[in-house]
Amino acid sequence: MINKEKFLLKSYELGIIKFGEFTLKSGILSPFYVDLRPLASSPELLSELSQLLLAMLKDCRHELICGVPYAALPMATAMSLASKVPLIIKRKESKNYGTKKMLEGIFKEGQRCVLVEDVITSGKSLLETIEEVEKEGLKVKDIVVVLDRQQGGKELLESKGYHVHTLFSIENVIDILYNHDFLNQSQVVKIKDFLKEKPTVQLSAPRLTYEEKLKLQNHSVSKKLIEIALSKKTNLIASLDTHKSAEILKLAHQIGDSIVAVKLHSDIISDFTENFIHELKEIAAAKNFLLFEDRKFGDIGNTQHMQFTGGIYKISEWADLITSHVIAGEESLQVFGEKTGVVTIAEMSSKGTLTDENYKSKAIEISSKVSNVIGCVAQSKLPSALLLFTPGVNLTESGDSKGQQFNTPEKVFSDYHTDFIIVGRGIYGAKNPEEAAKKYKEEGWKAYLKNC
Ligand code: BMP
Repeated sequence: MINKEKFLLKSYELGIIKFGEFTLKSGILSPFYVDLRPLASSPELLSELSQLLLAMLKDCRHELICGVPYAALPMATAMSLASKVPLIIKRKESKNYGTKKMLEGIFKEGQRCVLVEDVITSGKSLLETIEEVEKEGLKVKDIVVVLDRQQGGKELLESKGYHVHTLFSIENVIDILYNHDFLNQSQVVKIKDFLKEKPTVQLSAPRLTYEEKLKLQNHSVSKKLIEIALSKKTNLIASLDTHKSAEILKLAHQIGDSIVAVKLHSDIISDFTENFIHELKEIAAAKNFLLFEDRKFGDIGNTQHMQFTGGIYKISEWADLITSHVIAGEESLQVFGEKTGVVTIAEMSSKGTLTDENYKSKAIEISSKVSNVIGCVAQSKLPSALLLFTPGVNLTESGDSKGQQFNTPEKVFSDYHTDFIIVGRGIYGAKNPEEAAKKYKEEGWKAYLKNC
């Protein structure tokens, strides 16, 4: 059997680890990036890897092998072929037709299943896989991992009683590459400092308070938003999606004391005028809230600039905040200038949205780089410096007939660490919008305090 070191050096030539500056899914800036997927394209290395992984399991009894999707699937398959231990396949999402099974293959309740993972960081995806495999009645004790990024995942799983067998730690990798002159001294120091200093990814890290968040803000609009939240004890944004300007003005007047901002879709107002905006601004000044235009720009920078400054809405003249997609890239966001706070759409609330993990992480990466972006619309956690705006909040409904999916304020504060809840029909569709807004204000603030 090939030795570990030789295996690593051959794999390195495939580009499985890169050095530089990389933003990880968690938002952390890392001096290295690991991607073991290219190994699947080398039958020789994949087969050698399976031998090395099986060697770590020689004293463990197991009747099934299961890889964590997707990178570990070829590794698990190679291990199964070499050891003749049957493979089962875990789906990433359950099928929405037929059996709706999460595990495919032949297995019996009570069988012992070894899990295979390419890289362990926080341990989160492994924990999810373990939960699903155990839900099917299988027993998980041993987990084999090719590379431990040394960010707390191994320790987390071991604290829960699982045995994690790792082929390499990132420090092993760095030492081997340094000894073979693939890295110089200063790169090694930088990486080791990162490993020492960077906090381990905490799955249940407490959310920051608004006071703590305020200190991380550089944009006047995000500062203002948090200051209003603190002074009025509310994190509620009301989405007044109605057609008539008089109705919006009436609602703004009624609910103004309970909110940090009114969100509009100007293009659904049938009688939009400059005077309407003038009156709305007066109410906003009197009741201390901001104006948020949910335009969701999604074009090249030049067109977005014209849409933002021109047409009949002249959004740049009155909106404190706007929403924009990131689909056209970083420079398309710069056209909004520095005065208006930009909230990018990283993840949508509707069923079947295309904003998957990959899209979201790229959207966050772009959002973190552009100085006028103050936060994102999303349905999951963001890096702390960005403000999280979560629509799809309703206390009584779970969805509508057009794909919207609702959560409660408690859920979005506890699970996503949201900063601002956006409520539309829950307020403007209520019999008594004023009372409804008070209720959402109270529930939102209670959920924030509880989850700090
Ligand atoms: P409602 O609570 O009535 O579903 O309204 C939600 C508001 O938030 C709507 O204005 C919608 O356009 C907006 N929104 C959303 O629901 N999901 C998203 O992902 C992004 C949004 O801006």
